[in-house]
Amino acid sequence: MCDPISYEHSYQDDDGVVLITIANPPVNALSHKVRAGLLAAVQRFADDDSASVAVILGSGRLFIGGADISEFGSPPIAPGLPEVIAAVERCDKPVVAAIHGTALGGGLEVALGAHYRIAHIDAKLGLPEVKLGLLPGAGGTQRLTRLIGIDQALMMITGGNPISAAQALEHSLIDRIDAGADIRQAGIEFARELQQSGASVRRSGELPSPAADTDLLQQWRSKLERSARGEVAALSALNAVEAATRMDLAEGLAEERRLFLALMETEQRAGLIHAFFAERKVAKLPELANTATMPIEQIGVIGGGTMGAGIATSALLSGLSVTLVEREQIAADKARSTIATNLAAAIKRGKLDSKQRDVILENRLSTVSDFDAISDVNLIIEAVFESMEVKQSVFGTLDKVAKPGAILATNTSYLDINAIAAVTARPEAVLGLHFFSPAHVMKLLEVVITDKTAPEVIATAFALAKRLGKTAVRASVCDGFIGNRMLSHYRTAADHILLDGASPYQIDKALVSYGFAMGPYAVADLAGLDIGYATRQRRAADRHPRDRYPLWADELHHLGRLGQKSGRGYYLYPEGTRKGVEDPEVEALIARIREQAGIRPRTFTDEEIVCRYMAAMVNEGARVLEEGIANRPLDIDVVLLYGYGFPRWRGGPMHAADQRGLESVLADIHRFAEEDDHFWQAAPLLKKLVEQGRNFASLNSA
Ligand code: T1G
Repeated sequence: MCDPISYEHSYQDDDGVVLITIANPPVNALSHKVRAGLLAAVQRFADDDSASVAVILGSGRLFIGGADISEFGSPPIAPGLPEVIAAVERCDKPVVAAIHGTALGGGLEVALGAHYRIAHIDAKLGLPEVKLGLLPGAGGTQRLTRLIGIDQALMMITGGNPISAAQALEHSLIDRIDAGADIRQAGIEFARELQQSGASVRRSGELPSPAADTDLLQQWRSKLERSARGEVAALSALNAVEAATRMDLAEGLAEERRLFLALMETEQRAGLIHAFFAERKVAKLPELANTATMPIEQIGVIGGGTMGAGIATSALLSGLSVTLVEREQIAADKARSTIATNLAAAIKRGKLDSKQRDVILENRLSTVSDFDAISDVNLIIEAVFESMEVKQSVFGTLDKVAKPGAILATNTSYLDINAIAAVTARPEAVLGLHFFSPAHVMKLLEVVITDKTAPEVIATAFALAKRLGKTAVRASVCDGFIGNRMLSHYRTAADHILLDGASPYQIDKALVSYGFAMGPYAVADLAGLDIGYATRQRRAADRHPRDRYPLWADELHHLGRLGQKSGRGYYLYPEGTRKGVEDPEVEALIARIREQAGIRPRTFTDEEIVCRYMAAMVNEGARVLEEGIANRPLDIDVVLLYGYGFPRWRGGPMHAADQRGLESVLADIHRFAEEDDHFWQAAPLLKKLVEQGRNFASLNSA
């Protein structure tokens, strides 16, 4: 690998401007080589009498994407980033940071070490470390706080979201915005201006500490404690910013480093960094490398219900044209108004403005009741009622009207897609695109491959997912694919805990404190207890005599307690509120069911509840892997993170199992099997990994 750092004079009218350029594709991450090269370049500048101003630049599409995350977890190699940035700041000649694309994490900290900052008008500047379970560890909490004040610094550091160049200028984080096409030239011109004006160095680290506004700091602390839900990084970052108000720079930097290194040792950091790389790796399917994809500019959508309209909205928001087909025109018109409502909500979320919405509805959406209208599109997504007969009849029709080579996708959430493909003459062009509701909001997309789906069809589906801004995960066909299959299993474990004595409310609370967004019974109320009931009816034929059936759930359904949609389910939802209220009537109903089943209720600790729930999830995950429904454990982690509210800072169930130790997970399953060896049967893969002393991570490079 050539030297990632170049040092050159601009040689424009011998103006003494030197350019220090970082070239470490794809994101100019501050790897060891980059840090060493940067330090050497800064020292060379300091000693270069022919140089009066230095400009630090990033080559390619951005300035610097931050510290090299792939180095975390291994022993640090000198020079550390704080040392490099101190050298930049210490320079007696002005150093300018010329920012384009993004300046994130350590990248923004390098810019904060520089004496002047110019940014391209589209640039984004941020300190996203908390999203990795860390805090800015190279001076960001000390220099940014001095430069822009406590409140704005906390906004950027504890939220982790980047700000625009315009906001950065407004808060004096940068000195100048460049609207041109060449940040390098803009950097040189700014440097020359500084040189001609005899500008001196300005060290943000030497700015006075902002006064300790205890009320403001307390407000932030209370806010972060409320939103943390178990995450520790943001509160630790607050402590580092607070230190900047009462310590000088050297002390503040030492305190920041101490807090940073403490976070580096946490499981949360490991979980969040696993999630960072996993969500990028899921789209990388080695077997599809260099596989051609079909161009998709227009799609057909069959069915205008919640899912069909959501899928159409997602496509329209991503710049595609959509032809939505319904059985009757009145239904097609209703779908159009649902889509219009979705778009109006998207305007509120700032995704587009009303003019763009009008253009979309006018020019890129047609809602019809004639299948011929989709006879020339390259891809059609079916989202009709979840019945095999209905879907097979629709696919029979699509096979006739769709042009040769067009891809036929189904949005089924569990049906056998091989059986759907079998009614067509083009099974190689059939696959599942399993969106999650609301389809124009949820990022997860299960790309479900049949036994016959052709590689270019799969590759086209992943390209479409990227275009739609979805995180796509490859799955094979089985009942429920990856996510819903695992859900039904760990949900059953929860039902067993309930039947044996725990209340649905204790179970939900235990899992929320573990980090889930919601517990299984609150989720059931959100999805609708009629969905659960229909699933149980559908599976009635496969019920095993030793299955422990949730009779109480059927009773709730028969009582019209369908969840949020009927104002009561497991919880009560007074006046349509979304926050459920516990209902003693439900506990009484469950107690009666236990008594009828001759079950003497026992108590469960929250820890035991979480342990059983996770053991069931991981065990089913291992089965999903050994059956090849998912290729890699990280695929399962991403599905649960993006589709099932799994706490991101735990990295996903398979990563969390590795953190816990597979021997312990297996031991738990064996312990539970002593009570019920029908439900608790350890997956062969789990047993094999434990025997071989391996973990799930060892399967992620598959
Ligand atoms: N380190 C190592 N690899 C990185 C990386 C990084 N910082 N950022 C991206 N990559 C890899 C990524 O895995 C992918 O690899 C490829 O680059 C392209 O990324 C001391 C402690 C910059 C906005 O958190 O947000 O600084 O999959 O697909 O969509 O205080 O990447 O191709 O093999 O995401 O154009 C703080 C993380 C670090 C920013 C570009 N920085 N990166 O998005 O490309 S901690 C971050 C991003 C820190 C200091 C602390 C995005 C991006 P592969 P990509 P993109």
